[in-house]
Amino acid sequence: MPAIVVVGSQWGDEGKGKITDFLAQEADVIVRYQGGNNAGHSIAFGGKKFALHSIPSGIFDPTKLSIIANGVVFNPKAVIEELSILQEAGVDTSGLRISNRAQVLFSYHKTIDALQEEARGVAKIGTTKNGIGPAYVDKFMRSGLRVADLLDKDYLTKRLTEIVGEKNLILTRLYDAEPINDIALSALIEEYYGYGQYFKRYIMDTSYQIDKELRRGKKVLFEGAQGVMLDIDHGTYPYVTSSSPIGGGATTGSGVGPSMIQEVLGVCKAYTSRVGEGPFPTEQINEIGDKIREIAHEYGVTTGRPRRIGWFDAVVMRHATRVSGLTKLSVNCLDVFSDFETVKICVAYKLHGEVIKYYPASLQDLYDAEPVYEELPGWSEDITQVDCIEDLPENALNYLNRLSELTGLEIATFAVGPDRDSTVVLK
Ligand code: 2SA
Ligand code: MG
Repeated sequence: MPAIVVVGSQWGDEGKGKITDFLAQEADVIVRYQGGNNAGHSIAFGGKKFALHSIPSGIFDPTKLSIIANGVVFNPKAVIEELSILQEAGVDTSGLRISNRAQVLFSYHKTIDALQEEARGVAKIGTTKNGIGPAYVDKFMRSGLRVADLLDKDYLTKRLTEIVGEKNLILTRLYDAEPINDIALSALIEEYYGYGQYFKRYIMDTSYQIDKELRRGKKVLFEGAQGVMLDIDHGTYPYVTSSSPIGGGATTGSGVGPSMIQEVLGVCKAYTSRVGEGPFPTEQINEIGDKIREIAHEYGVTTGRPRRIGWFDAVVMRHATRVSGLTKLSVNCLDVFSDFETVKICVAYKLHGEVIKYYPASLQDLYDAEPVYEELPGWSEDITQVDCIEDLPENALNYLNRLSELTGLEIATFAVGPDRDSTVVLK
């Protein structure tokens, strides 16, 4: 595995955390390359359960580097909170590194995210309200500040004063909200300068460091957050996040060339889930959806929202395979289907009387698309104790093989439960 990217191939929450946690044990460097604290996965460690949002899952081992790379929007306040919980539990967090080129997510980004969502009314995106979109907007508008800027008080003061002037126009004119006054501005400058000082020892050119590690033969794991269908370019726009969760995001998001990456592992569930608004062709708003949600506890880690549930969508997965260049597949939650008489897989869509096998770009087409299903026999055996593929009941094995066939991907792992040791690795 010299360099491997792990990506979610559906709409996030595919159980990437479990696979990354698993692979992180073999890696020397673990890198987050996009998103921010809108991600969330829980890891059980030393008898305790931790929720990680911005910090890579290598953090439990201080001999590894856990890198927050340039493509991430870095919320220093949230990261301090995350670090404190880990440190209080006795975790040595000295392996953390933060890119000097990562964008800083300020408190006003969070305020604007909430106001924007409220103003959108029924057309809301259903964001996590962490300020992710507004922070990326500032990055691309070139109105942002980077981690390196937190260390230069004069520059920080000058730019933040200008930027807050712009934000006040948005706050007052667009949303009729309170502006950030001079006292609050001074406090903001002090607060963020303080964060710079706090994080100083972790801040560096992480692209240079990753490159150095790779050339020394170290193993690097790029940990994607969210999923391909939430990608700003390749997802269900505008119902997406503002970053690039696809495999290619790892290169721009961390300053490593594509030629350095050998493997892109796609993670999916045996069914599909989504939180937030937007099209979802195989969604089951019925007792099937409810049954899966309850069996699999499909509620968001970050916001606690009940997730929308649907059948496995091979059209989505083929799209994900192509745009991310997936090389292998990890299938999670196979155990959820024990006690289903039949299970369905969407193999194509019917759109305006035609059968199509690609994922349409137009939102309206996606709302109009009707899934074409293939129905497979389910299984009644409890498979949570299965630890090799040969022990799967025939119908579960057939289901897994069909997913592999439809996506054209070799299965790397499948999971029969939420724990670390419920993941079966195929040789
Ligand atoms: P935002 O806050 O601007 O990124 O929201 C935009 C849309 O993206 C969705 N979104 C997510 N959907 C599922 N999981 C998310 N995070 C996972 C978690 C972490 C993961 O467990 O919370 O799997 O990596 C996530 N983050 C953003 C959101 O619902 C909006 O539809
Ligand atoms: Mg999650």
